[in-house]
Amino acid sequence: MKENKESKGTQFEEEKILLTEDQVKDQTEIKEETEKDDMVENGVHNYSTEESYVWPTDPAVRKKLEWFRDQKLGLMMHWGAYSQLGIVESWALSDADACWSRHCIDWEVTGEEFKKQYFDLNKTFNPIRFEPEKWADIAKAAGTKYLLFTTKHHDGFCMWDTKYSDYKITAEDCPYHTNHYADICAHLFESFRKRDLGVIAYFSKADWHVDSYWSENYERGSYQHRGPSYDPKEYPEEWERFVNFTQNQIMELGSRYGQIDGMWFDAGWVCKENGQDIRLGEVIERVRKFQPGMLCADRTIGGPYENYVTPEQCVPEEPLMIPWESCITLGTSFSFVYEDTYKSPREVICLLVDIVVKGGNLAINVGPQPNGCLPKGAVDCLLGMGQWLDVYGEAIYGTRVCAPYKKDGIGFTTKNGVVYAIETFATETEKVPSKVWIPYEGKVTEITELSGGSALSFEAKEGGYLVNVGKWKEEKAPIGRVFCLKNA
Ligand code: FHN
Repeated sequence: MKENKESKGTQFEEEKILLTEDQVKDQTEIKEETEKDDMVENGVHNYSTEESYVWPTDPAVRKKLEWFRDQKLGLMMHWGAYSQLGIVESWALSDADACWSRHCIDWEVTGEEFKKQYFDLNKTFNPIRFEPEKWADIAKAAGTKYLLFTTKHHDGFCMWDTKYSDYKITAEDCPYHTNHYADICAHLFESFRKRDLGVIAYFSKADWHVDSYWSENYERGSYQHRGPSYDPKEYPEEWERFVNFTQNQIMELGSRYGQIDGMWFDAGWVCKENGQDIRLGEVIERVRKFQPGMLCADRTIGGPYENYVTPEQCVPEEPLMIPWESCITLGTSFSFVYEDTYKSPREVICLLVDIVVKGGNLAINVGPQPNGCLPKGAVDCLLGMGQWLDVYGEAIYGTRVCAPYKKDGIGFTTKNGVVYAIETFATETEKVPSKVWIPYEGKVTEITELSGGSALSFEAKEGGYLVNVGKWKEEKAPIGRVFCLKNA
């Protein structure tokens, strides 16, 4: 390993990824072949534009969509055999993505040796501390309203008792298969539903373990990129085998795991445009016979099966007038990282407010530990978020956007005829004004502070209202304050 002074860490030496001349040639070919995959850059999806959005016509889906837009805050969880190593989920398996995805591999290994080590992680995954009820209690206390859980990531490891693959948590070669909670999805989904929390199943359309997607028996040999090892046009029967496998797994999750409020499909490069058509609409309509109105987020694809768009690790600059949800990590990675650093409750609430005033949801992601516990730093943040939301959640949940959305540092939402003006403080040392300028131009006859207290005096001025809040008496600035504007 060469010491890389600039990054003060050890860089995975590219030359250690033993690429043969053919594989280097392949890499070039693949680059051309996957040019169409520009919807995913270094493993991060971009998101569909408002123009490509298609409002669902099924009344049950529209109703569920309004439910979704009311929830505002979800708990995304990336959990799988990869959590044992504390490395990036799946991506380091793709040779064509090695340049950016293998820096987390900090031990001497070749690409081929690493891929075998990774795929063998199922043989040691044994999260005996997993307690789904405890996770659901924490999610509830955090103010999150639904779960978005990785049932299967790109690596193909299934966190439910699927009939269609032996690469699963309940297989005999996985030590956890004897545990009471072995069918992780079944127990986790039930624990969340019992607390009136929604359940949305993350599912990777790509599966890098199943031989109908990745196999060494094609020209490319063992060198793999995110797409199939073969051209589906040249091997249509093989592709059909993969389509059946995938549709069967989606049906399993949709028909055998209780109420599922949505399915969230990752791996946007698996799409008709890339010649990788799994005919998702076909199977979603079959699932909806069991799950009336179930939402479908076929990321980056647009059209009738992308019922909401999914910015990742970012927040749109402007409000979006279509359903959307930003998925953002609480730590530095979607999957568990040893000694990770986590955002503070203040950072996440400010993020949530910025998203909600623009009409979106936040799916905050936590990567559970390989032993089945949630990282303490993440739990502390989640519980801190819940404390603020216990007081101010009325201005968040069930609201919709309200012009001017966000102006002069004040965010606006509205619900049941009340306008909420949300003032947030990015740091605890920020000055807390005794008079607050609220740039809202609608008619207002009464202003109160949501955390309690009598009506506040205010002056109507050009373009808004100056509210006499009084001197802030605490040492630290609050995370945020909410003023209720009423026109009685
Ligand atoms: O490739 C995945 C990535 O590993 C992670 O699961 C994120 C989370 O939204 N989705 C894809 C990248 O956009």
